[in-house]
Amino acid sequence: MKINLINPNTCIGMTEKIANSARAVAINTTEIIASSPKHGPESIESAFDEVIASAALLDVIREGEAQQVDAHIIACFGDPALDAAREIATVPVIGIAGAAFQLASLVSYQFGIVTTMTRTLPASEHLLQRYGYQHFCSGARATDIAVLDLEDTSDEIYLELKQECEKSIRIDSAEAIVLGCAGMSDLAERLSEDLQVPVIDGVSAAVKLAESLHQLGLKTSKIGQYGQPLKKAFHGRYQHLDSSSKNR
Ligand code: 5HY
Repeated sequence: MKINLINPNTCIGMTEKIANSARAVAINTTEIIASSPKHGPESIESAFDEVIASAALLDVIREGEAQQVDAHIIACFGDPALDAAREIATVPVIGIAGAAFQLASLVSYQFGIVTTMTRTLPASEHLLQRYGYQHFCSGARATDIAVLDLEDTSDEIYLELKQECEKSIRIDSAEAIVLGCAGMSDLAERLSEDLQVPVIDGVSAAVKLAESLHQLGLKTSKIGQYGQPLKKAFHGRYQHLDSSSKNR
């Protein structure tokens, strides 16, 4: 199968890192096509960043559809534009936060989330509410490591992250850790060994869920909320999306 793995920010180093994490867990018949949008923020750390990144991310979904991929993965912990992507895609679209929660809930009574900036903690709360995982989560903690600082592979960053994971386990009673940023995907294995609890990276989780859906022949239902958007006129910079009859 072919997976369109999208890093919705424009940091190429992070795209490569995410691609490596995905390829490390994929079975050998899975091809990972990793890309990021041409336009938008270098990292996504606010609602503003997320909205700006979303339109460009949807362009990459359309490109993947043209290449006839079998699944799309949105590799950003906010799961930006997930519903919109499911509307325009014909194949499954998986967000890494939803994927991580699903797997974490299978291997722990309650999991903790350890993420980047404090200001993104409400976003984690919203994700838990949206997917109905509040009762599986012991709480979310921030490290105040900026997303792009995760590109620094020094021990200092790793130790800061590990320290917050330890607090999540010791103080919040987390039994597993969900990493709250795609840029942490390369650290999951080491953390899991050091902490002796399951540490779930959403990128790897999403790859394995995409492979499962593909093998089972399951695709997104198109009869309701995730049906194709209604045809209509688009103006200005989005004129290329115009599907009104006058333009067809
Ligand atoms: C992510 N931002 O996974 C999110 C995580 C965060 O650019 N990739 C980003 O820190 O909110």
